[in-house]
Amino acid sequence: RLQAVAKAKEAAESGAPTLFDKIVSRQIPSTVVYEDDKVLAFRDISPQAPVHIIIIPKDRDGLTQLSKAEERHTEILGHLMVTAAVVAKQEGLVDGFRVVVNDGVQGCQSVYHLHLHLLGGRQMNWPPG
Ligand code: DGP
Repeated sequence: RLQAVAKAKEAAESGAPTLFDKIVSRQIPSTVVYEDDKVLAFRDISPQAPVHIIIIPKDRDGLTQLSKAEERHTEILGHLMVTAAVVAKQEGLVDGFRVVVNDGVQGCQSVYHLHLHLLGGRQMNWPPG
């Protein structure tokens, strides 16, 4: 599994289409809950809460992971956060929610195309595992 993750990371960094690029292009089907010209939000295939949505930039522009963020990504990163708030409202998460970005091996990242996890619909705990 670690080898598969390393391979996916390498492929994404070389600019090859990621799993999430294939979701953007509809090569891989998903349940889309929000879309505009810059971002896509769809339900996670393995939900960890009653609401679990993945929010991604359509154009990854080198953002395989958050630690690769540079000045030019400021606008899209802000747009992703605003989208999290919009989608949380759309999903009726009036009592709160959680937004998570996993980065790298210790962050437990498995898909190397930057994404926010929007989790809600149950009480979250702290610290996370
Ligand atoms: P991370 O571990 O932070 O890299 O999160 C990747 C998430 O992507 C994980 O929660 C499961 C989700 N995921 C992986 N493959 C697919 C897929 O083919 N479809 C959908 N909808 N979600 C996927």
